[in-house]
Amino acid sequence: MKQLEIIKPTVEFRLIDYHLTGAPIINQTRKLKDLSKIFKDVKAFYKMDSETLTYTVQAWQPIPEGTPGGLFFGTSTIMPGKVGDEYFMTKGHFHAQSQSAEFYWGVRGKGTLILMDRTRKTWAEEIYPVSLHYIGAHIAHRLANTGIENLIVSACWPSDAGHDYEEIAVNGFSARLLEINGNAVLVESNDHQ
Ligand code: PAN
Ligand code: ZN
Repeated sequence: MKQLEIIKPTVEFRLIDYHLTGAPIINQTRKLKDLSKIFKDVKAFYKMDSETLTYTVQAWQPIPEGTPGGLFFGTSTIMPGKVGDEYFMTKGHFHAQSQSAEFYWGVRGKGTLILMDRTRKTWAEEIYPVSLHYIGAHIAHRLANTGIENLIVSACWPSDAGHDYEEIAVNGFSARLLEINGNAVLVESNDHQ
């Protein structure tokens, strides 16, 4: 019987600290200074230390960005915190290839996935360890940490999806996630427009 090779994978998702290890891994960091204009309370924003780390993203892109038919894997870590009464959150985006879907799943911590379609209808899903989220075609997505520890969320998306940040940078989402009386509340808001 001819024995064939069983090799070790080149990348691991470490379950002790939820870090991706191996090569090549892309590491992104986003500080408050990279997120100006996304939060509602501009006064509170400018009172905070602009070097405050707000979120990090690790991604494994085994093939070049833009390759049709492939997949990327990533993990986002959003720190706990607020700007005024609005929770720390990601920039949020549509995919450049807008029909591209994505899976998110909760790994650690507590948060909310904020979703908006092209008609600007916004809704949200709770995220917690083991929660699974299908982000369909033409849906903008943003993560917010509503807890007191890091929110860790993994994701899998098509290698040709790309990111369109412009639409959200200009028009925002039509709702904001605010802490009201100690609870996370999704409040309609078209203050960008
Ligand atoms: C995620 C996001 C990640 C960071 O990997 O890119 O959570 O959010 P922003 O890209 O909005 O800053 C994803 O949705 N990829 O498609
Ligand atoms: Zn995405």
